[in-house]
Amino acid sequence: MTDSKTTLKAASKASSKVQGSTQNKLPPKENFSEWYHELLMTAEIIDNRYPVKGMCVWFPFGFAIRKNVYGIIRELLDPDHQETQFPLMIPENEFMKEAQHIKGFEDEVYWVTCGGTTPLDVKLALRPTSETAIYPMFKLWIRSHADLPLRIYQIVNTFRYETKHTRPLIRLREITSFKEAHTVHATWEEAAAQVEVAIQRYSEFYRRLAIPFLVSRRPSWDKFPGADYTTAIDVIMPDGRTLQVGTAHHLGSTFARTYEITYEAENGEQKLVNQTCYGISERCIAALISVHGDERGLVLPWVVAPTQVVIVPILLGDKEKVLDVCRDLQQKLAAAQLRVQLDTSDERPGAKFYRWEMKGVPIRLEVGPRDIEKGVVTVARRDGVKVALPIDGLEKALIEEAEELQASIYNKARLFAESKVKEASSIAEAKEITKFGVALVPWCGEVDCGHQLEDQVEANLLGEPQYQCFTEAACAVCGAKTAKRTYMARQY
Ligand code: 5CA
Ligand code: ZN
Repeated sequence: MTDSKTTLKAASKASSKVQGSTQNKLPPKENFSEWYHELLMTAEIIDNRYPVKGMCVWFPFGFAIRKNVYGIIRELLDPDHQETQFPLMIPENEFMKEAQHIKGFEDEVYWVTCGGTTPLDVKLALRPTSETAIYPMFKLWIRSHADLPLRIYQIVNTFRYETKHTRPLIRLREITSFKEAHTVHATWEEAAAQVEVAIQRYSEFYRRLAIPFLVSRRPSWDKFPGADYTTAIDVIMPDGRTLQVGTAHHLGSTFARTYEITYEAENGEQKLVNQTCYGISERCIAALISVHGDERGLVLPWVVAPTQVVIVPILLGDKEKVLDVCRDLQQKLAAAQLRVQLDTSDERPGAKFYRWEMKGVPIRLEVGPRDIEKGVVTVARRDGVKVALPIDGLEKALIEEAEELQASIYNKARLFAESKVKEASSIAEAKEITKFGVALVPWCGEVDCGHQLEDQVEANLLGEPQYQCFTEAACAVCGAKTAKRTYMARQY
């Protein structure tokens, strides 16, 4: 309690727009960029004032959210992946081996050239992603078919000298929470099946965060450097632009050839392995904040909220009695494994409500003398629903409220996302739709038509929706009959 109070004060003082008082309203969410930046600071998630562009500081509260969010990723991967850690620096000779991969990343790499005052014999790259660090080791680890499949992941920082406008959590030069998984398989088909598994795990991850998403196959010119194909997950942000919040890549045998990763098949033959990799970054937290937040602050799903329940005593009449009941309640809920806090600070209840709403706490309990007389507490959910519930058996009732809250924030997010996706049959229509959201456009799949679409619509082609079927229509560029569609949007 005291800790979070001091950091909040520090943050309030720090933010130029929050002048001492904690009762400032956020800008309207329609001004998304302003709202987003202000919320990151006021809710104490990220401090963007670190003096290196694209590198940010996690406030302890933001980091607590991150820990819970990444806890879900670990839970989803751990059953059949092993967590590991590789070095940050990659020797130039290894980094430069895979031609397509270098082409994709060479403009974005930070190089370490000196140790102290001594120039290094071999320059060292700060990993922009870790294929070239991991795969030379895979060559040493993999001997026979018995070593396959191999599935590992690490959660590390990576560095990309991004030239587009940087934004906290969204486009960073130091990505602090890069979860990259790398898998190795005997056949191309097994690797393709792993890409599906990856997308299913990510889908489950975003479901738990109550975030709706789109899944599409990126066009050939936008796939990961060195991949056979890339499947991506995108989230529609409040301003209608999309944020790529996860990708899974089929690497085929491209890297296997470069790094000579082979295995002995059952018949004794030496064969090249097939690989996949898939990644998620703190963009997932940008999506979490942006999709659910409102003008009163964060709205956190129950599973990731550092504080799930806050108890605010209404200190009227017999104050000691009220506090006793609150303390009992706190113990009871903590014993039931709920993350609960009792706010005994001297602020007025209204100021406490404001502060905890800003922090996105899913459930607030108000306990006053009149509630106690009736044997109830007032339960205020972050989605605005307010009910009185009996103190007896409250632990169970709160879990039910949490489930309803989850459904309620998901539905709200889903309705918004659905309202943002519209079918377009022409370039002009697509152009109009992508000003505010995502267009679903008939596209024959020809590269040339794809480029023309991007040029004329002035938006990005996200690629063909996965797991969906469409009726025949005319390609918006060449008019050829096609059952294919592509999503188009302005991307972050
Ligand atoms: N090695 C592969 C799979 S781990 C890889 O690097 N894929 S990636 O380039 O697509 O990155 C994985 C995910 O990281 C992207 O889908 C995106 O969500 C996120 N990401 C990429 N660049 C940045 C950045 N500059 N800041 C924040 N997140 C980023
Ligand atoms: Zn066409």
